[in-house]
Amino acid sequence: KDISVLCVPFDLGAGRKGVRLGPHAILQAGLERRLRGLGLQVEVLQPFPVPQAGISEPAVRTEEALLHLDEVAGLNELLAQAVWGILGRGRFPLVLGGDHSIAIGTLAGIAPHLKNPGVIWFDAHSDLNTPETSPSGNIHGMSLAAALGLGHDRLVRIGGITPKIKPEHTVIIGARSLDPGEKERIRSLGIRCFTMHEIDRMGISRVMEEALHIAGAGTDGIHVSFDIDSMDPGEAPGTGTPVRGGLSYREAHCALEMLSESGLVRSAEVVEVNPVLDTDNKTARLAAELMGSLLGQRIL
Ligand code: DIR
Ligand code: MN
Ligand code: MN
Ligand code: MN
Repeated sequence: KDISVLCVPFDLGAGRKGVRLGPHAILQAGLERRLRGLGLQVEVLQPFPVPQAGISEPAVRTEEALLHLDEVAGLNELLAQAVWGILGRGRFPLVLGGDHSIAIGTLAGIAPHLKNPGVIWFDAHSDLNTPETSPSGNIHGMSLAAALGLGHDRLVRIGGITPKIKPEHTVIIGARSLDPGEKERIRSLGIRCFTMHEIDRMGISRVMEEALHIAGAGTDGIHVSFDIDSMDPGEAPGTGTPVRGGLSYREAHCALEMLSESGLVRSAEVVEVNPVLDTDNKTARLAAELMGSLLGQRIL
């Protein structure tokens, strides 16, 4: 498997800034060397021009309740093309965020190649808000909804294919902070959401067996979208919206090792690593380790 690491230093989809430094921190943690050590051929692509807000520019919530809509939409159009190009060259895109709004662009780049992709979304949240239900106006809380075809027209249309994914092949893992509108949407769409409660009760391996079936059976492959805030804040303090009671270190590795063993994963992203809030680059180092497990690293 040949890997293309794509850096997306973008944070205008999130409320707290600093996630734009995530890709650099993850590379600094030795991601490239780790993947080469697994026998993978790796290229690290230069970040394309990423829109940034002016240093003193306040985020203005529009009447549609979306912060930095122009920048988020523009970035994701470019990202969709980049991911599309990587898959077109027969390679595996590994996208380093950036905030989770970039999943819209990643999935938009995947959709033309995998007609029917499955998605496994690791997150403390569900990112299923729309402008009507969002409490914050932050687009990183709307990206899964947009990929499913729900929300602001500008976001839904990115890449020209909508919806990019189907609810029946979408799985959320690690949820423990859901807004009222998101809970309703999970029920109405019939999305399988393995909350932390279910992980506690079932154990991560049974959760992953079910998740692999939902996202993998009858699809053309799986995209893994890993929000680092799915992890317990004790393991991943460097993130903008930490929530207590998340995935343990071993639960996360086990989940990603099982995904790797399945042979079904076609693309991945790791997002919301914020070095400004981190200590000793701990969260970035964790992100690099987790991507190692996803791409074939084994204990024995
Ligand atoms: C919240 C927080 N549900 C929102 N979402 C976050 O603003 O929509 N997503 N932090 O990662
Ligand atoms: Mn997220
Ligand atoms: Mn999250
Ligand atoms: Mn199907």
